[in-house]
Parts: sequence; structure tokens; C-alpha cells
Amino acid sequence: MSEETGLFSTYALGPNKLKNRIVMAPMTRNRAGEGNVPGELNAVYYSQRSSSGLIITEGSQISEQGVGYPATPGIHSPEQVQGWNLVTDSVHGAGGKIFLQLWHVGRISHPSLQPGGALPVAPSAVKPEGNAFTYDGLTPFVTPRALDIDEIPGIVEQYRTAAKSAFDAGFDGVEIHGANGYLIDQFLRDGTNLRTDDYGGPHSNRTRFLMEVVLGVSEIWGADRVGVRISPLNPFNDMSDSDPEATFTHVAEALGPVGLAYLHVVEAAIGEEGVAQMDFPYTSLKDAFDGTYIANGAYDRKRAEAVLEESRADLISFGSPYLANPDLPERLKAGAPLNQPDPTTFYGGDEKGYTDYPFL
Ligand code: 8OZ
Repeated sequence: MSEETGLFSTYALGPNKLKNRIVMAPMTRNRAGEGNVPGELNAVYYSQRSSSGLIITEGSQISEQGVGYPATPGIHSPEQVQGWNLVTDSVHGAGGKIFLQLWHVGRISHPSLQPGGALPVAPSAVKPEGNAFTYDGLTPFVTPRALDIDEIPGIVEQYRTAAKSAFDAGFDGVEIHGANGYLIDQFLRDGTNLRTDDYGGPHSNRTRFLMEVVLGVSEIWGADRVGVRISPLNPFNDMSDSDPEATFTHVAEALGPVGLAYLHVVEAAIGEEGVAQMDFPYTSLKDAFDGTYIANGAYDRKRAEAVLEESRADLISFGSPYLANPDLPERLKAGAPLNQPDPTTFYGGDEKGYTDYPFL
């Protein structure tokens, strides 16, 4: 019997047995069909990547209110559930495991994407710098409407309903998107959360919304099939926090006792100059959480092997290398050259730059 180590060793992620430590990171690709419904093309894309230990889908909006971009797949209509069923069937048929990422964009939307042309919602009425991606192209962000405290249980309910739909769609688990400046992250960080009620101010208050979502979704799935993604330092979507170390150490400590499948950390920062590796005590975050830790952010095989070896992570997720290399695990194992991702086909389009990257 051969004993693999490192990236190519198996891993028990709660009840899910992963065949290696290589995770496909969630990536928005804007290739859902009419009505934000995923279909055959998306099923081909994901099933091509089934040799990963775990696939995490692109963000899938939990409600119409959660939509922030054109052609992103939802998980709130029967047609969307059916579409995702095609995806999970083909990934399972190819021997893969797949979690759905539950997404509400909060303020990173635009009235033209909202039901009835409504304002996007957020913890506080703080307008992001920059532009929304709409069906009419880039359009300046608007000032969002601050959620009333008695609307918050309804948003938690959106997550629970979507989590049930993800179950019906045949996923192996779900990831709660708490990263990159979307609704949950807008509550966590104090650049976007100016609330003075139970959901703002001290860390325990800013973490309250995340915890309500996590506990609600865990009731449906069992906590060991639920992961959470965070991005302590990523400024993407005009985000900031006055003390990221204290904020996210609190988040990790609060999540630890829940018994989640994992904590997934975007360790890099995505800025104008590309992706930068950030200096932050990620090891203490991992210790504070005290469960499975997925590291993400510009990893290559060498860095991935090093952090696994030093127990600084349990699993490594790969973004753009996975987009361009459907057989990434085989290539990493063989030390084979990687296809280079083509940024002009990242967001939107057809099979070009999506399902046509060559296998070894
Ligand atoms: C890039 C473009 C659109 C969305 C994220 C969901 O950063 C995203 C996203 C990234 O988490």
C-alpha cells in the first residue's frame, strides 16, 4: 500500500472523505443561463474538475435580493435547484465532492439588479467606492439602505431556505460566504458596520449576524457539512477594519465550538496591483478556530506543501490555477507545466476560457 503525504493524501472532512488536500476555490464566472439558472455548460466545467478533493462552487445567491452581478447562478428558484442538480450529478458521476457557496452581496449590487428596482441592503448606509457590474455595464454604486433590526431574522431565513434548496440539489455541503466585502463581511468589519444596536460595535455584536446564519444553516445540514469563508485583510469591494487581527480572532473563536467542516481563509489581498500575500498571524487564527483550516491565496505547489508540512493548514484551495487547469492535481503531482489563465474570459461568455482549457 502506498502512503501518500501532503497535498496528495486523503482527508476526512467531517463525513466527507476527500481524495486529496487540493480544493477548487469558489470563483464567479458569470455563465449561468436566463433566470440565473445553472445548466449543462456549468455541469461540464465543474465535472472536468472532479479530481480535486473538494469543489466549492462560485457564489450562488440565496435570494433575488442577494444578486449583485449578471449571470451568476442562484439557489432560490425551482429551476435553479434543477440546474444545480445537473452539476452535482455530473460531479458525483466523476467521483468528486462539491459544496455550494451561499451568497448575499449586500451593498455590492445596484437597483437595476434588485427586485422592483429597490436599493441594495447593508448593515449601514455606506456607499462603496467604485462601480457595480450591471446588465448595462459598469454603473456607479449607490448608497445602500441600512437594514432595520427586525428585518435581520428574515435575511437569516433566506440563508436557511437556500441551504435547504442546496440539500435538495444534491450537494455534499455548503460554504457560507463571509468574505470579500459581501453582506456578512459588511457586518464583520467596522468600515461598513456603523450600527449602534446589537449588530454593531463590539466584536461579539459584529459577529452576531454571521453566527445566526451559521447556526441556522447548521440546523439544516449538520455543522460538519458547513464551512465558512473569511478574508481578514482583503480590501476588495472597498472594505476596511480598524483592527483586523482582533476582529477575526474573535470570529475564529466564536466559530470554533460550532464544530464546522472548516474555516476557509483568503490570506491574500486582491488590489489594483493584483494579488499580494498579506502579513497576518494566520497561525493564530487557525489555533483560535481549532478545526479544519483551508488556506487560500496565490499558493503554488511549493508553498502549499510547506504549509501542510508545518501544519499551518489542512487543505489548500486554488483559484485561477484551477480555472485554467481542469486536471490541476494531476499536473501538480507530475510537476507538469500549468496552462495560464486568460483574464479576458474570467467573467461571462461561453465555453471559451471555461471548458476548453486542455487536460495534460
Ligand atoms: C470577482 C468578481 C465577482 C465576484 C468574490 C464573489 O470575490 C466574488 C467575486 C469575485 O468572492
